[in-house]
Amino acid sequence: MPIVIICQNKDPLPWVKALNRVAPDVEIRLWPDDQDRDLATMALTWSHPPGVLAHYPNLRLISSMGAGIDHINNDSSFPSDVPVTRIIDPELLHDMYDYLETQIAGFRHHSHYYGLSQQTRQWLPLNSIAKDSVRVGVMGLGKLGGHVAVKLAQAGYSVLGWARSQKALKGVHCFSGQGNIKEFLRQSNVLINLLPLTKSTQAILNRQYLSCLPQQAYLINVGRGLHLVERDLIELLDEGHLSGACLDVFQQEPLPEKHPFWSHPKIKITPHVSSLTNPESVASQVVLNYRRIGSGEVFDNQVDLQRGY
Ligand code: NDP
Ligand code: OXD
Repeated sequence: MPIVIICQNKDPLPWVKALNRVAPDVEIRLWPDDQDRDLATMALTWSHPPGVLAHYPNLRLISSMGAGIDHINNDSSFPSDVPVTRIIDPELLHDMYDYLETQIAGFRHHSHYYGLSQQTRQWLPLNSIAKDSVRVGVMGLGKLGGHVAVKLAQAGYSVLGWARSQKALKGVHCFSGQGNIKEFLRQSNVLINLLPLTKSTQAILNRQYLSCLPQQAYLINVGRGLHLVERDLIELLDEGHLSGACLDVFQQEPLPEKHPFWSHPKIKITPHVSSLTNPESVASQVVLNYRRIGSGEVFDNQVDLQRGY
């Protein structure tokens, strides 16, 4: 029974190669050129066009090609009785940490500002922001957020974290629940968003909450574009409440050419690359779950669709 790969904005060929290497006996098909869709029992998806999963009547498992599953859960036509799994992989954790630590160091040393002054050939030195005055707030303390928060604390930053349930993480001052979000934000001057996109987290990076951050705070959004109310961010940057933002994820990806974020002097953009799944590293976990179909064994990394993550 074939596995079908259904993806947009991602090259499927490295996935085919990695899956063929670990499971040469399994047929891998590529949407949209695949035939006999009733034969596929597993779909591996990223940013699939809504509605397409419903064309596969015999799916027994849907796997995200990344850590997030919002693209699956937000497709109202997806067969919701089919289990959904996601990717959890140490490489994702390491890459995310490296990316975020680099952005925080860039914030401390004004790297974005120097990039702009280089363009106008201006020699404008500024004092760097002392490491001990940076208080990093991490929203979402799951696989990625929990790892990043603990490692940033080990690296000498003051770290705060916020999640739905209370955590005890070494070196991290943890907050939980809606009732404590404002206090968490008031104490964070660099805010990292690593929440999953769900009904309760959509638009959470809005004026009401971002204004709780101290003056000159910096935002790093690596969660999802729909967490952020774009107009609120631009206003808070223009008013000077926030000093800048590094954005890796967007409501529409690729970010449209005419989008105001491209030319905003306080916004740094990366094209959804803070931690990309390496197919070679995760092919075996995908195949392991594929082989469990029909065995009665529990799938690894299955998500709770009611909770949304
Ligand atoms: P997890 O599911 O492991 O963790 C999610 C965390 O968010 C948990 O700590 C959870 O709290 C918390 N959370 C969920 N809902 C709420 C809420 N309503 N209020 C407060 N806290 C909440 O996810 P991961 O760490 O693996 O990934 C997080 C997200 O990062 C992904 O969903 C994806 O969107 C994004 N991502 C982005 C990448 C990129 O390249 N830009 C790469 C990989 C992931 P609790 O622990 O209490 O349940
Ligand atoms: C993911 C992502 O969820 O790349 O893995 O955003």
